[in-house]
Amino acid sequence: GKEKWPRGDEKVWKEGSRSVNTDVSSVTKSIVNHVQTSLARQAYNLDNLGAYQAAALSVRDDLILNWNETQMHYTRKAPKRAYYLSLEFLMGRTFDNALLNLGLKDQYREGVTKLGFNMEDLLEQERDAALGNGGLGRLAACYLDSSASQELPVWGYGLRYQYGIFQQLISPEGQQLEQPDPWLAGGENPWELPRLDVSYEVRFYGTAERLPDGRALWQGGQEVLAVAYDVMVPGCYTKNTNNLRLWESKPKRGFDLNSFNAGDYEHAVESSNSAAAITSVLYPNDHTCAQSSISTLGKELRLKQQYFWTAASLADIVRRFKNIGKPFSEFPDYVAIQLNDTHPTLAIPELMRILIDEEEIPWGKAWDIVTNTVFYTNHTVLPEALEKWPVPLMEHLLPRHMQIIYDINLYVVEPSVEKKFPGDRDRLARMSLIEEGFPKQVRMAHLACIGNRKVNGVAELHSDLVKTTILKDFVEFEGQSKFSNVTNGITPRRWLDQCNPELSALISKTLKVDKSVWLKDLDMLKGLLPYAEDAEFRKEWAAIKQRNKERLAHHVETTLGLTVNTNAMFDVQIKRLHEYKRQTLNILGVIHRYLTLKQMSAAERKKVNPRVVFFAGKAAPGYYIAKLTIRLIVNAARIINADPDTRNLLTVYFLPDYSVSLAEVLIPSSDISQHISTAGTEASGTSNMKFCLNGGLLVGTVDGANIEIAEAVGENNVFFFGHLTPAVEDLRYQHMYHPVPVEEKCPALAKVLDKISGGMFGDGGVYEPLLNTIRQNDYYLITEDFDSYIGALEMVDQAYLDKEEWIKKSIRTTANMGKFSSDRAILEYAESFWSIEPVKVT
Ligand code: F55
Repeated sequence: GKEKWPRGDEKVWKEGSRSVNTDVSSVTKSIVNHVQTSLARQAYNLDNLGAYQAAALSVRDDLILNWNETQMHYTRKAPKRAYYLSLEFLMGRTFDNALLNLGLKDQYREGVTKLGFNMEDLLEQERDAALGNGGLGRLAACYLDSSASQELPVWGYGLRYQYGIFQQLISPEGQQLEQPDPWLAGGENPWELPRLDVSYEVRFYGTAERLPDGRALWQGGQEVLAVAYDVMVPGCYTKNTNNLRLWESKPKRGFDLNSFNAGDYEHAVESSNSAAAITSVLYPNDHTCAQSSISTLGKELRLKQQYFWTAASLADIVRRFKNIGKPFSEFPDYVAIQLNDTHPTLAIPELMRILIDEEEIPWGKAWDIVTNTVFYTNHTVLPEALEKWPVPLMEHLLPRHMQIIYDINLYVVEPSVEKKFPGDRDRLARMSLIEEGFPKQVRMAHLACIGNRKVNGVAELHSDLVKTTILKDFVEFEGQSKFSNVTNGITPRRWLDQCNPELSALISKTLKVDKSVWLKDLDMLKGLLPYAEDAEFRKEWAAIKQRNKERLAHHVETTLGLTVNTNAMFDVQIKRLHEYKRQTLNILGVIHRYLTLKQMSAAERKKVNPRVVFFAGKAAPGYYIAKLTIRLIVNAARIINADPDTRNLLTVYFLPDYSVSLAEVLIPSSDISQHISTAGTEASGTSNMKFCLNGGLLVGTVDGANIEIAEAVGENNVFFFGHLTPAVEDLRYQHMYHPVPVEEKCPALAKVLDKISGGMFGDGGVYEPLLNTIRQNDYYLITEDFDSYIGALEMVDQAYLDKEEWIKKSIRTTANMGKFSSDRAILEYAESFWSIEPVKVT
């Protein structure tokens, strides 16, 4: 039946109700209104920043309407929901994305123009929300976009860091310098809704006293407040607007007045500062966990972040579940929780604590509920990245959770391993949640693996490696069926429509399908295949790539003051700096190319196709070798770019301060991109997908999602090289026990290393530690792959000579990338893991 109007005169309410601005005149009205009221300004004193703010506030109003309806609809319908717990959401900018998803870009462009501004200038005013390090954080952002676009009831939970990933500066010597990123300092953030009324108390330290009934009393210690900020996540061409809830830490009560009155000011503000510190900064390490890279205090703060966030999120989830009024036995029918890597693993003991200590549910029942609710995604098999926390720290900070972890070991792991493999003590030691040593450590991946319904890796090869390496014992113990694969995906909204609008328009025109359709059904790109044979279409395709190169060149010119040769092939490697990703292999290859060019006659050089090589990426502040690689790239670029013999044929750029918005300019301009990790080390990679979706060809190793991309687009449209995963272990063994000097193994590489040591790019001594990683044990097998890498780049040169054939490859690549839409990936999670269904808001 029809519900009763809750209060006042329904007609008055309805008359006052505002709807989304869909035509140009209501858009301009709304913008002007915000200029006058929200900003207290006028046309006379409005700059680009002000105009951006007013336009953003106007879009914000639209988003709020949809967001409100969506949340109300979900609450009424009470479907099963999924929660994506991620310490990182690398959202980038929101304005353009929101306009495109709402289908309002044209109206806003026209409106803004009428008001005397340029849309592109306004878009540039927005700061990136850079609350993530790299692939893992950006994946979370793509999954939010796809969840909303597929009308799935999914919320994200994360932290509202005051400082995002650091800003990277490059000194004249080529050193990376880090500056804070106070992304909120500009004042109000129009894309979030502060929910000061939604808050929870989170406890740290104190004592946990076991009671006879199996519960425990956790008391004392420090209490901190978690306050919610909701970030609106609009779906593409749908009203559904999902929520990303970010927690901010606040002291529970200002500061301690007792100590203040007693004159102990320091002590009085100390606890208030320490509360605020929890969400102050994103940790800038990827692939090294806290215990190996940061100070004791830093370690504790990181663990505090993890618990603060999981505790607040679970309290919120449990409260929402209780509002439905169902018994806890039905919790898994209403809630699915996805752990993005092991960072939120404390969710497992925390949910146990809530169920046992607060809801008074017996241990076994609680364990059933937890293991039917939680899911865990692994993102790496690199040993140094596996999270472990010292038992003494855990005991001190989270005494009750430490008890629960011991209990899981005692009641679950030990008896069932003993039952299945009687007397196998080695196995038990390998599988234990606690690693012996000084100190003992809690193995978070084991906890995440034992306390959940399903474990997945992020590409076929990686998911196999998870099963055969780090979690092998658990597969033998629990069976194959718990372990599966969901190959990563990327949102085609940001990574095609938004970053490459001309290509998007050409696709719509060619397929004769509105983008609102094919952007949500990306396999439709297959319809482009026949047009590879169409010369006119190829011309348009190539012209767009050319204009995207010019857009990038313009960007480099205006931001760095450098001129880029847009007639060259654009060759791009952009990702976090890491030895396993082998930016070193790339720069050594560049230097090899330079030396080869230097030796050529003028006539020979005439036949060479010019190439511009772009690098961008941040190194973890404490990662010495990665920073040295940046230094080598910058100094090699300085020498190579200044050489009149070669500079028409080869130039190199290291673009500082890589970000989502810089990626949006770089990716559409590439002819080739490099994804050249040592086989078996890159779990998936996702920028490989972004480049290929934009018609850039892939140069890569047989690793991660490269393999599936090659399967999809055809082996003849990618340039593969290097040893395969099964060979890597043997090769490393040989390097350890039967080392062969680089001169013998790979003379071409030895020559490059000698030039660097000899000072061709400034004081050679500086680079010795980096070069020694290759000369000594060469863990990432650069000497093994160098020749075949150079061979692959020669194949690229060959292929590029036939321009028409190259464009065909480019078209076929884009046409076959449908599988890599994050819509496909999120639907796999929704159907096979979470058992949730779309809930359309009408
Ligand atoms: C961040 C913090 C810690 Cl403590 C550890 C790792 C990270 C991190 O950023 N990891 C990361 O980005 N992993 C990447 O995840 C991507 C998405 O699944 C993969 O494509 C990529 O291969 C993997 O390296």
